[in-house]
Amino acid sequence: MERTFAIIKPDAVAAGQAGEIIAIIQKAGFRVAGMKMRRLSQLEAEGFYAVHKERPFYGSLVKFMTEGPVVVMVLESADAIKKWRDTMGATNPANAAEGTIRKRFAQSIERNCVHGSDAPETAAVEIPFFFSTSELL
Ligand code: 3AN
Repeated sequence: MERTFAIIKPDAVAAGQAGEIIAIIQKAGFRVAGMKMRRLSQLEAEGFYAVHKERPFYGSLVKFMTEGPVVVMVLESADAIKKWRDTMGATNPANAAEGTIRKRFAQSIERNCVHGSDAPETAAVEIPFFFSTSELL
């Protein structure tokens, strides 16, 4: 079993799509090991996306990620990291495959409704960024 970190971003939470996205996650066979709703502070969003600090979209991304509540989750399954990336679809919804979450719900490459860790090393940083051990069930 592998664990990955997921976010339902402010665009999807505001649009009332969190329930449908969680249903897709459960139908895809993930076990939800942790879940909570949070509003990210500026510092948290900057820290979480620190790898993108030099990218032109960093400021706008931080503003977007702090504009409203998000749902943060830890998902567990065999091959969870790749499986969740496949379930989300491509970063740019214009390139996302039919049936993926981003194809169905995302508005743009920035407002793309969900996040998922891209590698085991990333998940190992992102999960403890938001969850203590006792919050993972
Ligand atoms: P992913 O979320 O698919 O792993 P990353 O890590 O390349 O994609 O990008 C992190 C986030 O930054 C994306 N989810 C998206 O919100 C935003 N982003 C990525 N590329 C762009 C871009 N070219 N313009 C605006 N926002 C972007």
